[in-house]
Amino acid sequence: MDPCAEVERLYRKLIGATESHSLLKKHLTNNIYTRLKCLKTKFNGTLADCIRSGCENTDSGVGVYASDPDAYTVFAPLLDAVIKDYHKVSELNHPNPDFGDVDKLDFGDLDPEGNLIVSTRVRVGRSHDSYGFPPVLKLEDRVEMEKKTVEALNKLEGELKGTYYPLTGMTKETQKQLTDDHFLFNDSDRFLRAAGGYNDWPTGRGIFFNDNKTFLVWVNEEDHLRFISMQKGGNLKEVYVRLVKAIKALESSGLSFAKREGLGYLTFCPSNLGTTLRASVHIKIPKLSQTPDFKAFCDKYNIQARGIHGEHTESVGGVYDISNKRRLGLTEIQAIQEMRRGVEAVIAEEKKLG
Ligand code: ADP
Ligand code: CIR
Repeated sequence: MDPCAEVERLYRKLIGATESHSLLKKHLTNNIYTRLKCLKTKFNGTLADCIRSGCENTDSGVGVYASDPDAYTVFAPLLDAVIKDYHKVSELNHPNPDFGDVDKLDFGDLDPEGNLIVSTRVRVGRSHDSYGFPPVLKLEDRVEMEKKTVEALNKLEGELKGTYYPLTGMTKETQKQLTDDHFLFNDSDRFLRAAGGYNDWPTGRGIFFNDNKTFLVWVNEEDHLRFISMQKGGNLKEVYVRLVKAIKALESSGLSFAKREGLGYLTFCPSNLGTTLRASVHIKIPKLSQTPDFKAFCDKYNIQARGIHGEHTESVGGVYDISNKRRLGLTEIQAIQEMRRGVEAVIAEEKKLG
């Protein structure tokens, strides 16, 4: 089959989508398309692999996924433009990791009265540096990655010590309960599905967690790895300190993660690059969320509102997921502070409206 046939079909679909506002639509100019359409990465990734989701789902916000770490080099004319636009930076010079001095954090509980914040969660993504991303992965790759990951996870100690539960063999009831309780992922995101994110589902996927489910690791969901720290209430300090401890432990456990000068840690979606950090609260904001200026308010503080069952879901009962939007071009501690300032502003505004 002609290797360029699929990409041409996809591109024509995008051109026809005059209502699309995705970053893919904005940045895949005819000139860039012509330059990139027949290139391949070291992992055999193609332009079609990178744009399939955004062309099949023209209502995407971003619309692009990297086929593999090398796509960030081969398809840089498209990906760099998308990255700069999403993270609001003019240059790609992401700083070295900096988690701040965790013994001297100037924040604790963002909602000491416990009225508005239901729970707090901070996650980062990591990719094994020798594997591609979902569009180019084979079933055996996923199984191998799962094995390596579990070996490293089994070395964790203290409050991070836990158990790995593969999705294969997990009952539907357990999966549903863990998902409803906001711990587990599922295969219901059509954007990720179109990008190949659910190929060979559920093989190679699973979840690791400690006894009280405050530290969790997702294996082979969107990214090879997601490290998650979460708990009820608004204590951002406790959640963040636990996550930093986990990142440090896993980085010295024999795993090697994909990183690139100027881009930080590499992830499947360009919206997650850099720190890969998303710090969120589930917060009751029935008043602010109903104001016509809610979106503008969030934009002003570089925060994003999602529904409470994850991206592309709806709010329930006025509770929203509020998180930092930018992950690249700032350090981990700066991303946390950006979220903290945003959440404090949201709380102040909700109280003002009450
Ligand atoms: P991510 O990009 O961080 O993986 P998603 O938007 O897909 O995030 O959400 C993943 C899961 O995490 C969902 O089940 C969501 O409800 C849950 N979640 C996100 N933030 C919080 C929070 N602050 N408290 C509890 N659960 C959360
Ligand atoms: C989209 O383009 O809408 C989906 N592929 C999701 C992109 C990730 N979203 C985000 O805001 N971090």
